[in-house]
Amino acid sequence: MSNRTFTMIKPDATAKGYTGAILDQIIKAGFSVKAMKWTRLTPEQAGLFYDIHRERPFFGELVEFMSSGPIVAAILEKENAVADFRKLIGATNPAQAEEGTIRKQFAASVGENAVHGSDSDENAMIEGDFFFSKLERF
Ligand code: RTP
Ligand code: MG
Repeated sequence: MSNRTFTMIKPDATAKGYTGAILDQIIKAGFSVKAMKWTRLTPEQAGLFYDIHRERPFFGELVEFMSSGPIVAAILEKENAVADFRKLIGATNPAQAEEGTIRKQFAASVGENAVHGSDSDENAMIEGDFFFSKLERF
């Protein structure tokens, strides 16, 4: 089991000024930051990142949303990182997310849900490599 995961603070959350509060909760939950950048995806890049969802009905909306404004991308380290981070952010749909989770507090809808968290160790590696070179990570 790997001790790293990958996250993005999504454009809805950066636009609403939630970046600092979300990072604060991530760090207080015991994750340490191994790489971080403030950037913006083109529609092509957003489509590549979410390539696995290309055939889903929400793909067009997802690409439009994820390229609509700045994001914060980060590699995080903690024991049991992938599962613990998914628990911290809560269900994809904030209406179903548990009290105290990041999506419950900061997300507005299933589409615009404030944060991303990798769903496996393998995807955490792939997604970290998508954003960061060796020089940009500890
Ligand atoms: P993420 O990959 O962003 O961490 O989210 P997740 O694993 O909880 O959910 P996933 O099934 O991987 O979906 C990726 C993102 O697509 C958008 N989505 N919209 N309109 C819809 O029904 C719908 N379903 C998913 C969300 O932004 C979701 O986080
Ligand atoms: Mg996912």
